[in-house]
Amino acid sequence: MLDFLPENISSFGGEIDGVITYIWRIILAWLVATEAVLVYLLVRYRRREGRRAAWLPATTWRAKAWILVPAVFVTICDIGIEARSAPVWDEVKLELPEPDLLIRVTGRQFVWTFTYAGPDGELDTADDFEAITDLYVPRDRVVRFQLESADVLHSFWVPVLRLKQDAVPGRSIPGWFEATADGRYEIACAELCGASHTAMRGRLTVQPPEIFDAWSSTMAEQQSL
Ligand SMILES: [Cu+2]
Repeated sequence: MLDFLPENISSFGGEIDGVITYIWRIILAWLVATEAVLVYLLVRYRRREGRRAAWLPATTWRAKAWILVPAVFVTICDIGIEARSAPVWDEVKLELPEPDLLIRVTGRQFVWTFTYAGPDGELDTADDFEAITDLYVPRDRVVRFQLESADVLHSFWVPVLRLKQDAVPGRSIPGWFEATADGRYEIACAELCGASHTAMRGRLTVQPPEIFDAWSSTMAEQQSL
């Protein structure tokens, strides 16, 4: 139904798309219903000889029902969306799975920097290494990230991962993803962050784990020299 969405290579992307589809169906039903009522009223109460327009205060319950009944329906839809999306929120945002790889993602005007924890699996130790603009990750592995900003608000957006998270100065925001298909994909900044905001792009490269491991060892060696 939502063929216009970008490719999905995220382990939790199907869940996110499910919520989007659910909301989209509600919106579609509302659009059709309200337009149908609008067209009906336009025709039914069109200009006619001997009929004058008048302003009527909503003093009767019959008149107030035009506000109250839709308000009840909107509230029911809201509760439905909440019920549909709460488990997805828990899975994506609250239940951080055990990571296979830990990185720090830093946004700064106007570049993304990726700091890898290195062989010891801990950030801010001697074996950390950095990649700029290009994020390399192994396929089918859980990547945990700490998202930070070195200056202003940015937003780390990887459409194919169904991942978008603001980077807030002074905060380190944890998150995770698991990419399920090899390839090269777009990373963007989704928060207007200055004059070159639109140039603040990166690339995500998803590789088979053995190729990633080889790349990772080489980077760790090179940067420890
Ligand atoms: Cu930015």
